[in-house]
Formats: sequence, C-alpha cells, structure tokens
Amino acid sequence: MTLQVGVLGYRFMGKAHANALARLPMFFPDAPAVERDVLIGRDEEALADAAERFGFSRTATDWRDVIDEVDVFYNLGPNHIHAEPSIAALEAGTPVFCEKPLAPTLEEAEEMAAAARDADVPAGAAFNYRYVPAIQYAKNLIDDGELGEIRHVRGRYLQDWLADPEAPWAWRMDEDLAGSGALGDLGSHTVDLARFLVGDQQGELDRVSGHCRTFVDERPVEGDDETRPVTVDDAYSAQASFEGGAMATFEASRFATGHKNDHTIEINGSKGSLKFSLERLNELEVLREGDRGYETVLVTDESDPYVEHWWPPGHVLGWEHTFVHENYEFLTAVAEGGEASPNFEDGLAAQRVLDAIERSDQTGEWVDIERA
Ligand code: SOE
Repeated sequence: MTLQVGVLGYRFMGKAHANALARLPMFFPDAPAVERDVLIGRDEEALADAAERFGFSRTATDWRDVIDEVDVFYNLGPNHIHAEPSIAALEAGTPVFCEKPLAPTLEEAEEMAAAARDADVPAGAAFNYRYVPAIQYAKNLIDDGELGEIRHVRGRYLQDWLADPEAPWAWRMDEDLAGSGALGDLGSHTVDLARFLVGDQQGELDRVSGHCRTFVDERPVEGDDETRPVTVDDAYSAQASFEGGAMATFEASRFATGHKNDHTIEINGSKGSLKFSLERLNELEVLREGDRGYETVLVTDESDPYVEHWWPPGHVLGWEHTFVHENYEFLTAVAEGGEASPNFEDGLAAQRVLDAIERSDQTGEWVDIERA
C-alpha cells in the first residue's frame, strides 16, 4: 500500500521533509511507499509553485478539507498551528508527524499528547538531531556504559541572525505565534538531545533555574515603514538537574555573533566523555577510560547508524540526511503499526522543561519540572 501524505507548510521545513520523502525510495528501499499527495498552505500562488517543485500531486488552502483524505499528516507550520490540526488528525485516526517545539504553550502540548494517547496511531515529534549518525553512535556508547555514570551534560545552540537590530520581524519573534524565542526554537532541540542521550540512565530533568533575555524589543517589518514588537526571548540560559543526579547546563542565542547554526553537546561521565558539534556533524570526539585526550571518531563507516544506506566510508553526510533518517523511522512505524520515536510524550517532556525555565526566569527561583 502507498501511504498518501498530506503536508501543512511549504517553506523551510516543508522543503526539508519533501526532500527527505523524495530520497527515501532511492536510498532506503525497505521504506514504506509514499506519495507526496497534498501540500497545504494559505497563499495559493506560493503553494502551487512549492507543490510543483517539491513533487506534490495537489494543493489545499484549508487543512480541514483534506485531513480525512490522507494516510499521514505532517504538521510543519508555525508553532501556533501545531495543536488544532494535529489533534483533529489524531481524532480522525490519522498518524501525525509534527515539527518542534510541539506547541507554543505547555497547555497545548498537554492537549496534543492527550490526543495522541487516545489515538491508536503513531504521533511523532520531529526532533531531527537525534538522527545524526554521530549522535546515535554517542547514544550507543552511553548505553554500553563506556562513559560510566554521567555527571555533566552541557548543551548550547548558538545563532546570530538577529544580532543586527535592523533584521526584519518574523513570526518566530511573536509570543502568540511561536510561544517563546531561542528557548523553544533552539532550546527544545538541546533538551531533547540531552533526554535522548542520557535519559535512559539519568531519568528526566527534574529541577531548573532559567534566565531569558530580549535584547531588541522592536523590529522593522520587511517592505513597510512599520515596526512590530518582539515578545519572545532572544537568548536563554539554564542550569538543571536530572533525577539520577547529573548536572546540566543549557544555552541558546540568536545574538551569538559568528555562530550560524552551532549546536554542541558535551557529556562527561565517571569513565569518559564525548563532544559533538553540528558544524562537524560527521565526527564525534570521544575520551575513554585511561585515554590522555579525546580521539576524533569519523562516524562514516558502513557499520555506523544509517551510513550503509549512503556512501562508502569517509563520504560525509549533511544536515538534510537527518530528515531522511527521521522520516524513514516515522513512516516505518506508521506502516508497521509501531510507536513513533521521538513521540508526542517526548515533545511534551521537552515542553515541560521549557515552561519551567520561563517560570524560573519570572520568579528568580529554582523550579521543579512537572512530572508525567
Ligand atoms: C531556526 O533558526 C532554526 O531553523 C530552527 O527552527 C531549526 O529547528 C534548527 O534546526 C535550525 O534553526
């Protein structure tokens, strides 16, 4: 059976996922067959152009008209439209793949996770960085006990696209549309990676102290004389603890001059350590027990996660491959009736951390993170 996929959103994420769907039959022959059926958006002209370029059969300007007609629904729109269409799809028994952060608010994330619990179909949260081969390699090292007991997790996600105060206003700067700023957009990735990598050993993050800051609170609207307020954070930092006792520090900024898309994570355990940087995503720096320094492991061998599907050793992969891998896993779960990973519960768990960081920033106190 060919899965008919409906995709809401045709800009950055629409392009990334459409590319992944197009690559699947070529590189993952055991992936379920999919048809890029319907592309959903509001601007008819832009939509028609995107549908042609991305290989979709048709378009729709209202998700309500097609949600019952597709086998899988991808929600790649801005954060404020994650909840309603995703919940409607789940209630119709349609599997959903939703971009991160799961929702603008904890309340909506809870409603989405509740809808996913009630539905008997996969509900996936699109945290693509779990699907970098070097990150999967790191997870295997930690699970095999190579790092011993984890003591520290240090994650930061740095960008600089807002350092210029004249950079134009966008939906990502509006609390009603995005929920939060660097915190939700970038911090959700780091929190998810931390949970993914050490959560099996350390449990959930349980306490947090957070700090958020907006440096420029008004921005020009492109092609207009108007300005609009920035109602989200430009940067955040937080310190946190895991139930198992490990300490974590997290940071993200859209004002980190010189950093374009710099996501790093470092983990120190009682026996060893590892360091990963998205700017060198084919590598993992590993320090094992007894070593005097870090060894740089090139994670491009055929035995490394997902690599056998691509090129011979040393022929490096890129950012877009993470989308192919996550689409492969999600669609396989759909076709085989399995569980999506990460799922809406993971999206909700990350959202609980983001919400606690904001509350801590407001009160100036450490905050306990809500439990499931
Ligand atoms: C924001 O600038 C952004 O595009 C995020 O929305 C993505 O999730 C991240 O992968 C890259 O940066």
